[in-house]
Amino acid sequence: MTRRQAPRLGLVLGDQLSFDLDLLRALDPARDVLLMAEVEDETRYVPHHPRKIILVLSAMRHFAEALRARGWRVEYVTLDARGNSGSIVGELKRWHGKLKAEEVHVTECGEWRLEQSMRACDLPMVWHRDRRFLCSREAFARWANGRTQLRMENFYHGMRKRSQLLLEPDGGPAGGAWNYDKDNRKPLPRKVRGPFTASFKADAITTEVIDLVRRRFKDHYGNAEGFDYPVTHVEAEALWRHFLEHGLTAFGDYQDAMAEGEPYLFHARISAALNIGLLDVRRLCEDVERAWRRNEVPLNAAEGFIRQLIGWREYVRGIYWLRMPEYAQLNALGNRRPLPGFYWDGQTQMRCMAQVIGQTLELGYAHHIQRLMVTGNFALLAGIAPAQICEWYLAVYMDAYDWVELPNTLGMVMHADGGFLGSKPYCASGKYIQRMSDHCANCAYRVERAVEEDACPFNALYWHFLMRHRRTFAGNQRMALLYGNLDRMQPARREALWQRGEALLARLDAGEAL
Ligand code: FAD
Ligand code: DLZ
Ligand code: SF4
Repeated sequence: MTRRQAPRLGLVLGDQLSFDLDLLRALDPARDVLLMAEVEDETRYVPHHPRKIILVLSAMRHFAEALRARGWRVEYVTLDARGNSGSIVGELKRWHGKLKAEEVHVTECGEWRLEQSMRACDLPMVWHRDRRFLCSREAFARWANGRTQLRMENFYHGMRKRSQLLLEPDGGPAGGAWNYDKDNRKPLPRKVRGPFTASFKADAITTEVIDLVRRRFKDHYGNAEGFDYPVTHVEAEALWRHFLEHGLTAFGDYQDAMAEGEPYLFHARISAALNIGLLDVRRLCEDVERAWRRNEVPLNAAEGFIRQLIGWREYVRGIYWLRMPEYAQLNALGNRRPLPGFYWDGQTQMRCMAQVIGQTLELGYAHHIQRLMVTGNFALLAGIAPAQICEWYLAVYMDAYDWVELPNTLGMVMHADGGFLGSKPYCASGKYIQRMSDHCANCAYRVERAVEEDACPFNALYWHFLMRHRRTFAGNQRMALLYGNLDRMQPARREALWQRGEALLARLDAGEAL
């Protein structure tokens, strides 16, 4: 009689819900067992938005069913299950022991935190690369090696060539330029509105998860009502098709625009689904290229979209794995101010901030310019401690994972890495928000004023930021124009701006909402 071979155990994490995982190829449904576990540690390491927890747990439950339908044995541990150890490593150890598994197969994690704990655990681990990204950690490290500057644009050109996306037959960029961003900065004309958004009805599994999240995560910020996001591959595909048909054409033109009552505008709203494996980045890019080649969408939209995916998204992941763990500790501008309480409830007279924070708590979503130039810009100008603002971004967005949130917040927004990711901070006065949105018209503050009691706080804080960091930016050629403007001011004006900035910061220090 032949003895049954011991099974191998394969872990599928909540952000690895893809049928293309290498470990699914390496393992055998006839012999091996897959483990999926809802655990307290992952649901609580920051106070995740309830919508994010609903998405991840519901999508995990649906994916387990889909794997079973393909013949896999899946051990699925629910959050309330008896014996649940509360951590991924705890569950790996428990199930390794229970099944007497020969090996434990896992995929590279998204977050350094979890990967460290898994690498430190004493089990017979077999690690697989996460092939959902086009650029491996090793390939990024090779690209970075020996370069004095790691600019996204250079990385992106290489990615276009490697992936053969949007190239002319001679290998040059489609249309003659690599980047059409100059066409992508239009404010929204008064009469233009974004397309209606695709929405998905909660089925029995999602409804059960919504109840669970309502019960167990009452202490988390954000709204669970009206959850309408895709939780399966089929639904995610429908969301994507909806964007291709209704959103992509104008994506480029109005990529930077903001408008009241328009949380999504012409954005795809796919990041949360993409980051957990419900969509595949190669497929998305191929669809966009095809739409452009068929003349269905303009080049500035297609190029702009593909740049976000194979440029920014892959680049920030590369930076994260290149620089962690010390990257998370950086604070080049020496910021120490605690995060103001209004980030958690939206109670501020600043209309732009109230709108973006309100929408964020409601939907777990804000588009890039809202994150960068409103809530991010304010945190930069106000000198908020990077760790605190990073935790906020990690907590409040449905798509938030350390590998993508941290470089965007700590590097791009806070300039806390000293310019490693961006050569110049994205600091701006109220004028930028006025140009790109309709918020200022409805604001208690006056955007054209800078030093008076009712003046837009962004204005004085902007000049205060430049004045207090003058020494840091003295040698930065890209900041020279801004300092030229400051130097041309009358000394009395500079002093008044400084005093108004000081007064605003003192109000924040006193715990007042602006
Ligand atoms: P679209 O505007 O339609 O763009 C399409 C896709 O491009 C996005 O789905 C996303 O996958 C990718 N993309 C665009 N910009 C970036 C970028 N800067 N970095 C990485 N990918 C990008 N994105 C996350 O997925 N998770 C985060 O936790 C996250 N945190 C952020 C924090 C800050 C401070 C900032 C400024 C940006 C952050 N972003 C994050 C990037 C970006 O804001 C979101 O990816 C985007 O808003 C998601 O909405 P969308 O799917 O409608 O994107
Ligand atoms: C985000 C998340 C949440 C809320 N819950 C779980 C969970 O219960 N089980 C799980 O396997 N994954 C979860 N995730 C995703 C993980 O946090 C993610 O895999 C890590 O952050 C590593 O990228
Ligand atoms: Fe925001 Fe200032 Fe405009 Fe008010 S006036 S909405 S605070 S930029």
